[in-house]
Parts: sequence; structure tokens; C-alpha cells
Amino acid sequence: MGCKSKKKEDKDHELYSKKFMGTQKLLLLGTGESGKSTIIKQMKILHVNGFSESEKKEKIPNIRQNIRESIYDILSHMNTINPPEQLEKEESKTAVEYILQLGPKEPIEYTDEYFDQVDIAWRDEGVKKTFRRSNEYQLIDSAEYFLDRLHIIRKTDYIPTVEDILYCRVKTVSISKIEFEVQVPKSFGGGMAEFWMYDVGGQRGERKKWIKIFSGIETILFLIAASDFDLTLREDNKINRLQESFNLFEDIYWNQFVRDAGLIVFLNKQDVLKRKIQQGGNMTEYFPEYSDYVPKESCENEYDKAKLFMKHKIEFTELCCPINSPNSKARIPSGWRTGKHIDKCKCHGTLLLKDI
Ligand SMILES: Nc1nc2c(ncn2[C@@H]2O[C@H](COP(=O)(O)OP(=O)(O)O)[C@@H](O)[C@H]2O)c(=O)[nH]1
Ligand SMILES: [Mg+2]
Repeated sequence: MGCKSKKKEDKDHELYSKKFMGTQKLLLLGTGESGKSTIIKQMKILHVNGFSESEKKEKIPNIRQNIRESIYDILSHMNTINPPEQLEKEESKTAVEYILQLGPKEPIEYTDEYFDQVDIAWRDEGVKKTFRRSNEYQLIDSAEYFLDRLHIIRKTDYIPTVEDILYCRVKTVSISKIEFEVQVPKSFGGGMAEFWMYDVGGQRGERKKWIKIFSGIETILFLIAASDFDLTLREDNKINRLQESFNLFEDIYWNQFVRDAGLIVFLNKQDVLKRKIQQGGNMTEYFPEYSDYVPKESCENEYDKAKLFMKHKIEFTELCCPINSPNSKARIPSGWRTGKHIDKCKCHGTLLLKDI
């Protein structure tokens, strides 16, 4: 490592670990695509000043890039999934060839011709079938949302909506911070509470940077994407994404650098979990122990059972904490917190936009 970058690292460290009396330092952790950066955007919407017109416009290239990446990834897997899917209409063939020959790099200019070809391809039932099998390859979450909105996004006067911004996926490769204030309810003493919330990259290669900001962190919000049960990692397609989350949670739980921090687990992407289960997704295929799992709490349907199973997996990590371990005393018993619990903690109910 060069001297210059070492100095920069030290400076970053100083910046990120600076103490600020009275300010709560929250760190978002979780695997790649679990939803960390989306929480930051939600904080900006809820507690800062949202997105201005020019900030919204700045997201247009990212949104179009999401479209390009999605359609390319779907089309390039039509023949690689087993069994492969066929195009429904002969005329879609030219569109598919056009998109594939552009390659995985974004077009320098998004022309009308490009959008027309994407539109033709996305309407093809064979392409839709490949999309529905996206757990067999890697595809960003926002694919369907943006491809369905192609007719709006392609317009020259298009301005992204707040929802578009929340759906837009941009890989985080650095550490960023958002500062915000939240009104404390009178029952908790009133006034304003200040928060610094940190966002990091979640992929395996990014995790070594986390150590830089661990010092002084009061609370870790650990995100688990509930819908990950049938997906594999982008970094290693032999590893189940949900299992990676459980393993990472365990690593964080035992990490000496954050042993004094409160640990709150968010079960994120529940809307996607619900849809997958309604469409016949089966947890047992990926977690065989699920078939023998009987929840202690009453639950009415498979969706609730799946959530309780994940909660059970997290609680198991805690149960394994030896009585005399230094961590067992320092750690706020976490396991499972709903928005209501957080309301009662220090973060104020509006912290959670999501249905958690
Ligand atoms: N449907 C749905 N999508 C979500 C949710 N949370 C995040 N996403 C999407 O998941 C993708 C990855 O989220 P991101 O915040 O970038 O994940 P990160 O890698 O942990 O920062 C983005 O396209 C988000 O819009 C959620 O609760 N529901
Ligand atoms: Mg991110």
C-alpha cells in the first residue's frame, strides 16, 4: 500500500471514529444487497430534506443503467439455465441479439432504438419466464420494477419519483455517512436526538473496510434480506445468501471491536419474501431443517412461519453465547426487534419506513 493511501486511510479513520458527544452512531451492516443503502435514502427522505429536483435528475443514469443491466442479465441467461427458455415470438430474436451484442457495458447514449428493443424483448413471454427463474442466476432486485416502467423512464423529460430512487440499485464501494435529527417523544424527555448513520459495502471484498468505523459505534443495525433464502451470492454462486447472512451475523456477534454495541436485527425485503412464498417458493429446498421446524409462537401461514424460522436461527446464535463470555454481558440481548421495540429504544418509531 502506498504512503499516500495509508495517510488517506488514517484520515478516514480519524473522521469516522471522531467522538461526538450526544450523537448516536449507528452502523448499518449486512451482506450485499440486503438493503443498507436504501435505509440511508429513507433517512434522507424522512429526516433530512429528501431529494431535490437536481438530485433526482442525477439518478437518471443509474436508473437507466439498472434497466440495461437487468435486461442484459435476463437475456444472457435464457440459454444457460437448465432447462433453457425459448423466445415466444420470432420477432423478439432481433431485439435480443441487439441487446446482447451491446455487451454488459452501458450504452454511451440511450437511444430510442435501444429502448424499443428492450421493450420488444421484455414483452416476450420466454423472457418473462427467464425473469421468473432469476433465483437461478444473479439479477438485481429492481429489474421488474424498472423494466415495467420503461415507457416512463425513456422519456426525455423523465424525472425519477421517490419510489424510483428507493428502487435504484447502486453498489456501495466506500463508507458514507448521513447525519440527521429526530424529535424525541415527550415521554422520553423530549428535545432532539442526533444520529450519524454509516453505510458500507456489504460484499465479502468490502467487509475488511468495516473495521475502520467500528470504534465508537453505539448501535449496529444488522440487515437480513428475508427473501434471500433461494438465492446464491454474487461473490460465490455456491453459497446461499441467507446462510451467508446468518454466518455474518454470528461473526459480528462475536466481533471484539463491536462487543459493546447494541445489535438490532432487521428482517428486510419482507414484501419480496411474501411474494416468493405465495408463488410457491419453498424454504425446505434450501434449509432442510425447515421441514421439522415447529414455531413456538402461533402462526397462520407459511410466510409467518418462514419469518419465525429466521428469527429462530438468529436467536440460536445468541443461545450459543457461553454464560461467562465477555460478550454475554456486554451485548444488548438483540435477536429480534420490531419497529415497536425500536420505538421503545432510542431510535424513535419513524426510523422504520419498512414493514419489518
Ligand atoms: N422490494 C424491496 N426491495 C428492497 C427493499 N430494501 C431494499 N430493496 C432493494 O434492494 C436493492 C439493494 O438494496 P441496497 O440498499 O442497495 O442494498 P445494500 O447492498 O445492502 O446497500 C435495491 O434495488 C433496493 O431498492 C425492500 O424492503 N423491498
Ligand atoms: Mg449499499
